[in-house]
Amino acid sequence: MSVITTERQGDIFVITSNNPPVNALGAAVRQGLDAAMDELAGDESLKAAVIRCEGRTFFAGADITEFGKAPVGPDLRQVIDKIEASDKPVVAAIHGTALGGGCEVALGCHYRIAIPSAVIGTPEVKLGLLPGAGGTQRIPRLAGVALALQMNAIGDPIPAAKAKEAGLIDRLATEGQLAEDAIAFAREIAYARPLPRASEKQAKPDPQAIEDFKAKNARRFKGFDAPAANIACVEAATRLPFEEGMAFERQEFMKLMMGVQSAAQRHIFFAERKAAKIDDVPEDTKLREIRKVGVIGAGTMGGGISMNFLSAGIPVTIVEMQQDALDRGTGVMRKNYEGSAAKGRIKPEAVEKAMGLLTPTLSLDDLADCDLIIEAVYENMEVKKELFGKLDAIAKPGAILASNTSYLNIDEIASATSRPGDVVGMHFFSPANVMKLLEVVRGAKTAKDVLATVMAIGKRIKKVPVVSGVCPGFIGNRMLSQRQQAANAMLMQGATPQQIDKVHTDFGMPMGPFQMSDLAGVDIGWHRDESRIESIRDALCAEGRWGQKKQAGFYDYDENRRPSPSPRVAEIIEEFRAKSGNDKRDTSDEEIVERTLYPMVNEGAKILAEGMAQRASDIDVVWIYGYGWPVYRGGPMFWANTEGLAKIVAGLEKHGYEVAPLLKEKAEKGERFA
Ligand code: 3H9
Repeated sequence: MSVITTERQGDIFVITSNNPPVNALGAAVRQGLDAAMDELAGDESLKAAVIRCEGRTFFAGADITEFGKAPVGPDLRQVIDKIEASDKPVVAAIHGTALGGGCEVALGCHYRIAIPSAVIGTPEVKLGLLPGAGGTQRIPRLAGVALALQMNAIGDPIPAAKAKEAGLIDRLATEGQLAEDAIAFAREIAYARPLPRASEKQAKPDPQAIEDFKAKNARRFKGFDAPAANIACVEAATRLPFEEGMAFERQEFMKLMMGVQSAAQRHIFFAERKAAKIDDVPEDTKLREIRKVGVIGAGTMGGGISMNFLSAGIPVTIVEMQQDALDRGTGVMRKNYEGSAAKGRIKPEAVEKAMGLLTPTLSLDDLADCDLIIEAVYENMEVKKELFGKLDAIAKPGAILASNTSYLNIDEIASATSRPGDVVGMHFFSPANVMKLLEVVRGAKTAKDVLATVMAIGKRIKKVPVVSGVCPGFIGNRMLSQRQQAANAMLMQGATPQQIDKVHTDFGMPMGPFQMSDLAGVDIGWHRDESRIESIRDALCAEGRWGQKKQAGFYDYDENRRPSPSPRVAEIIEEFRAKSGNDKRDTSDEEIVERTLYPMVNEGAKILAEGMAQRASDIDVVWIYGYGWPVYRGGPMFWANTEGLAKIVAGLEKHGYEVAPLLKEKAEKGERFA
């Protein structure tokens, strides 16, 4: 069956797209729309048309899988031009998500009707692009510069009601009755003339709005190419006639499309979705039902983990050993929710709604009715094994038993139970209520339906789940430790923490290795013996320089947690360097990249070869969502491709690293990580 079908409802021509899953505007859809517009024009008996979609959404955009391939006509802009040029009115009937090219098709129509649950937007900027089929020119003409900037350069969609207020939608339809309402609307306006065309309107210049917008979002846009191009196009819409504005939009679109940033961002779009799939777990695996979750430990991690479920409307029982720790933990959760409400991120009533789903308790026995139990206690194998032994006796049959460990062996933890198939790792990243990554650690005996369920629940609590095999540090921390070791070693040749950190923040990371240590706590994993000073870290810890929480770590901090280089740390580093017998020498920024980032790629290749990650793109997703690797560089493995694998191998060899066989092989064959 054709993806575009047409039918006549009296004198109204109803054009329907049926291109699952999201009605992307691929070649067949464009051809079908183009042909339908010809039919509308050629048939005297037809007075108006409705464009609508079957399935879960109105067109969700251009078909991203076509990008980078040879173009197949007609071009989306030509189709939209033809719709707008029609001398019979065309109504877009919108449900679901009218995004990108889908939004642009709607704006090319003369009228738009949407159900209240629909959203409309131009998220191209999130793919390193801009709306390339008139979105930057029509939105400012219909809704003004301020909203156009917001929609195009930030990329978040807006609800139908707001779109109506702004002039992007003409009418709201009744939920469940869109087709009927759209046809009735088309009948109503069938003879209205002149036809409203967005391209014929004027966009009012608003230089102040543009300046304010740039200033407000400078930090957010740092490093990205696409936001500035989006802004320039919106500005052009206020200055140039429509045709010239369209030409400018095209030119800027093509520049972005050919660039490495958009390739990286599109890679991550698909990588994120691919990560949800587990090669040997069928998509139709029957899931276990998760109605109630138990969390053990009300510290920073346990509290953050619990908030994810509460926010998704899933009741949580949280267990602590002492009443004061329990009160403190739940108090912090409440404070976090209240903070979000004060900032307008959640509705005020959401605070009580979430906290009302929380049952604090001091008894593990209260977890007996939980479908999923997540342990977030002290990182100690004996402690965890004892706990899992107890859970084995308490949890109901079929309950999933998860550990939030960041490096311990899940198989050994599972061996403390009589049901290792029900045991899995769920490694959240701090702050657990904010960071999107969820490493799902698959034990040797973890059942497939347990994995499938945990992946699904991960998505439900708005995380990006990625599967990792059992190895120390799993995917993320295993690579991180390579970076940290190299950074520490460079201190011993005279590089400073601030120099090393700056190379990382210039690269686009939110912070460098030493800033990260200070944030996480320099004392994490420290032996706590002040007389045993074997490393710079030991020396810092012995002096109470535990990081931001003590206002002193690798940096000194003022009361607002603003860092400054520490003369004392410089002394400590110098003492260790002198003792080590290393000569002091200059370290170039290039060397810092080669010695901190290349070893991460090397470790990534080992992780891949060992099957600890399913695919290179999963590693990229881990680093984007767990550690803030800049999305415009596509994650470490994608970045390695752009850097050139042969160059990476040469750099590793230069600095005395043993190169992973997989990396070496790919470099020699001129291949890339897929
Ligand atoms: C654009 O429009 C450029 C124009 O301005 C200019 C042209 C000249 N193409 O996310 P889901 C696939 S750029 C191809 O899991 P959800 C997706 O990969 C585009 N495929 O579902 C997945 O495949 P699989 C601007 C697409 O319900 C499946 O659909 N538009 C596209 O959580 C389901 O997706 C956007 O950036 C696409 N455009 O969310 C919108 N979109 O099942 C991008 C999705 O094999 N899309 N797929 O893994 C989205 O934001 C979400 O998919 C959406 C649904 C909200 C629509």
